[in-house]
Amino acid sequence: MANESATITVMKMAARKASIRLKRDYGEVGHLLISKKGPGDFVTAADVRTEKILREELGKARPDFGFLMEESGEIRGNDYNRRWIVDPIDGTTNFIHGLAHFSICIALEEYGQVTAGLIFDPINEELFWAEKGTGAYLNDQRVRVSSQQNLKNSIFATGIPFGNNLSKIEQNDFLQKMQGVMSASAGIRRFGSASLDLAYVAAGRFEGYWENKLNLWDIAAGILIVREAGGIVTDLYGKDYMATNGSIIAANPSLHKPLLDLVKLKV
Ligand code: LIP
Repeated sequence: MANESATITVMKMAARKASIRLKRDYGEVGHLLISKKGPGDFVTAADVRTEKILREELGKARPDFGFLMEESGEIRGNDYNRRWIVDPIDGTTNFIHGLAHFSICIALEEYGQVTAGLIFDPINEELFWAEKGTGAYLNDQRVRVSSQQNLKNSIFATGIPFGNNLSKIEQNDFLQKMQGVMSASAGIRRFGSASLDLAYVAAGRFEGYWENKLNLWDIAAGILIVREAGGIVTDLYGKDYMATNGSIIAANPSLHKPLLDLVKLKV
C-alpha cells in the first residue's frame, strides 16, 4: 500500500470530484454525436466546468497557490513559488468523438520543479500518481517502466500531427522518423492523450513515447510519473527543456537512446 502525502490526497480528491460531472458529460456526448448541432460547444463547456471544480477544490485546500490551467491560463497566487498545473481534459478530441480515452491531469510545481503529479482516467478508474522521490503508482500498486531491451519487441506511442500544428517540412520530417520507428519496432500506437501515453510508459505498457508541440499541462504530471517509475524523459533534442520547447521523449532506460536516435530533432 502506498504512503501518500496530504498534497496527493488533496489532488486525488479534487480529481475524483471533478470526474463525477465529467463522466456524466461524457455520457451526454454520445447523444450529441448524432445530432445536427454536434458536441463541440458542449465539450468546451464541460472542459470549463471541470477546470472550475478543480480550481475550487485545489484552491480550498491550498488557498495561496497559483494556477496554470489550459482554459484559464496563468493565475498568480500569494505564494509565487507554488502553482498547480492543470489540464481538465487531456484527450479532448477523443472526448468530442465519444472515444473513452482521456484524463484529468494535475501537477504541483514548487520552486520550478514538479513535486507531485496525477493523471486520472475516469472511465477505466485508473489513477496514476507520483511524488518526487517516492516512486510511481497506479491506484495503490507501484508501477515501473518495462524492462524490454530490444527495439524489435517494443511498442511505442506517439502523437501524429494534425491540422496546422506542424509545417509541411515538419510533417515530412515526422513521417520519415515514424517510418524509422515502424521498421525497427513491434509497432506504433496513436491513442490521443499525451498524459495517458506517458502514464502507460510508466506502467510498462508502452516501451516509449515521443511527441512534439505539446503544452506544459499535457506533460507536467507525466514527466514526474515516468521518472519515478524508473524511466528517462528528455525533449526531442536529448535535453531537459520539455517545458519550454514542448517536445518530449520518454522511455525505459535501455530504449531511450535507441528511440531518440530514430526521432531526434536537429538543432
Ligand atoms: C492533446 C494531447 C494529444 C496531442 C494533442 C493535444 P488536449 O491535448 O494529449 O495526445 O496529440 O497535441 O495536445 O488538447 O486534449 O488537452
